[in-house]
Amino acid sequence: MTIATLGLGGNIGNPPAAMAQALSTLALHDDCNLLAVSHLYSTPPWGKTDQADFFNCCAMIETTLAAVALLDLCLDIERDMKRVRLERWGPRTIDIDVLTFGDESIVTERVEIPHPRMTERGFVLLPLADIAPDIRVKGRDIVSWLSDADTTGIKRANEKREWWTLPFPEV
Ligand code: PH2
Ligand code: MG
Ligand code: MG
Repeated sequence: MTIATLGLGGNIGNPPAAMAQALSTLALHDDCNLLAVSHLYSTPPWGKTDQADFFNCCAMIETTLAAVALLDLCLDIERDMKRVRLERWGPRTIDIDVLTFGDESIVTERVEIPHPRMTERGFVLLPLADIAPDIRVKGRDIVSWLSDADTTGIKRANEKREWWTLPFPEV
């Protein structure tokens, strides 16, 4: 079993509902246990700023899958949910990124783990600090990276911790 962390986001359609559906799919998957889900956050767009605000959250799972198989599972879930992505760093309905996979460092043409930009992104670090404040990435823990990150404009968007299990009104 490996403990992995995931970052979820989206800014088209009903992102909280899409993220909740993705988390439920992971929770029901034979090869994964869902251990924790962060609060839900509304976040200003990063990288390409002329687009709608995102919703973001992070999850911690344990899995018997290898890293590449977990990546494929995340891409399959995105595909099954008919992910729409208009351009790199641009608007999308659902994005599921593998942030960390145990303490492994993996670099292939397809994937880099730990996620190469996670340590500079407030929209990743703030939710990740809810569930995994102590994991170490590139020599520092998440709380330490968070203390140097820009979290301007990031707001908590859920009332209940179990936000992702609640019924979602259509938007
Ligand atoms: N994802 C991106 C690019 N920019 N900005 C926010 N706030 N949240 C995201 O999830 C996000 C982004 C590419 O994956
Ligand atoms: Mg991403
Ligand atoms: Mg992605």
